[in-house]
Amino acid sequence: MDHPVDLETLKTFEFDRILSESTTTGSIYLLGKLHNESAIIHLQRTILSADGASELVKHGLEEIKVFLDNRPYFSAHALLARSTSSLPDLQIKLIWPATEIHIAKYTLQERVMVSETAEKYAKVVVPYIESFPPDRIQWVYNILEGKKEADRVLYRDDDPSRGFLILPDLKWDQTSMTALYLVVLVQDRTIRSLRDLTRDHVPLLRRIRQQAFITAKEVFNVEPNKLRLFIHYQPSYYHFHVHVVHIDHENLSGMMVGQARLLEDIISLSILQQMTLTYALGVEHGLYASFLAASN
Ligand code: G7M
Repeated sequence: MDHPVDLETLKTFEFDRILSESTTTGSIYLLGKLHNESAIIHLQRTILSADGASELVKHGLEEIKVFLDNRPYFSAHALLARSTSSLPDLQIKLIWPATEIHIAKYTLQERVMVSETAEKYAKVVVPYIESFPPDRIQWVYNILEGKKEADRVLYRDDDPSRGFLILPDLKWDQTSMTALYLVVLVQDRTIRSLRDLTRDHVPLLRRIRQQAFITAKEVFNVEPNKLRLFIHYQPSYYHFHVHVVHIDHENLSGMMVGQARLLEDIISLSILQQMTLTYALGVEHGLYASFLAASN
């Protein structure tokens, strides 16, 4: 039986170790067990919205403790008033049950740069992608088929080759517009990553760009020139998707040179199968050992 994700369940968490933490985002990934199954819990302080911040100072504080007083400079710790119920303190993300692949992904690790030629792609990456059990991207198919997150979908075109969906990314709680983060999932299940894109896909990419602009404006009142549209390589999931992110979003790790490629560039290039792609790879990544073996 599937246990619900509620306070009672979280209270049974048996902590094992910290996988990684970030001092810039104040977030931390914990590994442990819930009902005997591996679970990764991501805890992150929620971002303050611009309108909420002034209210918070005036009415939302219960106590402050000044720990530095060097007029005109002060620093203090503050406790939020209990009554500030409209402001959640934490955003919690949970992966449960978590696989070894999830654990490797969120474990702090050394990174190295790799250059992936078309030949290396065929020899190293294709077998890696094909080694995944199909249920690894079940979450994508559940969304495409309307079985999960249906109420969150903002745009849907069910055409099997031309269609795509737009919805808020798992990472975005929809409170702060400068943290806007949408994901576009294509209906075509044969495009595993940008490596599978050909000139024939350019019209699809153009439609994605146009519709992402329309949806962000209509639903969130965010202008096209405030959006960064990009594609990850390597992605975590081999079903083609596009990231649509507000330019003021400071998601530095997800937008590093090499890992993120602008949709705009991809549209104008269309020679992806022949390109050498250079990016950073964690040593825990499933591809690392194969790259090492292939370079000897
Ligand atoms: O690195 P990659 O390009 O593969 O990124 C996949 C994106 O999909 C990330 O930005 C995730 O936050 C997002 N994502 C992953 N999962 C499992 C889900 C999900 O279940 N729902 C939604 N809406 N987004 C997800």
